[in-house]
Amino acid sequence: MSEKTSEGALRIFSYTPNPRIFKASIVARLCDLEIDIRGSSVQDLAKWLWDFHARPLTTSEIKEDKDNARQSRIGFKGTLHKTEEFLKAHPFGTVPAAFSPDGSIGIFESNSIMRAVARLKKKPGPLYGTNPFSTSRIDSFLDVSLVFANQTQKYFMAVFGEMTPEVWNESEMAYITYLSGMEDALETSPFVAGNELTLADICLVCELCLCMMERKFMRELEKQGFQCILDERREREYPNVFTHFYRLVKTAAFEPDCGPYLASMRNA
Ligand SMILES: N[C@@H](CCC(=O)N[C@@H](CS)C(=O)NCC(=O)O)C(=O)O
Repeated sequence: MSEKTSEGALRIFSYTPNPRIFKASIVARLCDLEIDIRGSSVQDLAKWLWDFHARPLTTSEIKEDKDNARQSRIGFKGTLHKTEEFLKAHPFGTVPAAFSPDGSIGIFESNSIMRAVARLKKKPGPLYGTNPFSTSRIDSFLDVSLVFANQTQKYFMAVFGEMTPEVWNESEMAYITYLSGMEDALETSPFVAGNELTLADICLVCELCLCMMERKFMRELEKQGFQCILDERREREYPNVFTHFYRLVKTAAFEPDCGPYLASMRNA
């Protein structure tokens, strides 16, 4: 999928749909920027060349590829086709993988990709703070969100594979810690980091969108003897968080990404 045909302010290669790249596309809409998103489903990405010029490989190219074939590391299974240039730009070898428009600079970690888009903004505004303190406060929420996201990544790998009481318990604790802090932040201000919409709200909404995927696998979890962590009971326990979430996902900047994604989780 290439969302925009023209060369954008930034290129992102990822599996799609991926709530972690929604962070960047929501910021792009708010900043009136075009970004170029390329990729395909998780399953298809094993048949793609991972490169600045990412593209689907033919069956014979896949068979003959000796130079770029590498064992996947995290979240994927089997062989992936990552070029030397890709790994130079992306030493951790992960997607989402962003590039400067000429491909010379790689930017990884979805929060950093989102920050890059905000730094390229055309419209002035408070999205990434207006002074070193407000910007750093936003960074604080992004850092906490990454700690949470690391645990949810581990959790979802167990959901797709085999859940253990240890992973489930540490994940529930991570959800409670994250949601409690966000709930308290939203008790004292209308947006996560203060009086205006910032990257901190966008990050929260996108991480929660991704977590909603759990509901699609509720029955499989129950069969293994585990409860869904982010079930509807949490929406009552953290009303500030979920009122904020459901309000933002309906707004013009969020809806094109979050609307279809959440609908696909409900219809599963
Ligand atoms: N925290 C990172 C997570 C990136 C990540 O771990 N991506 C995995 C897929 S979920 C990946 O690209 N793995 C490549 C591999 O298995 O070699 C982010 O938000 O960007």
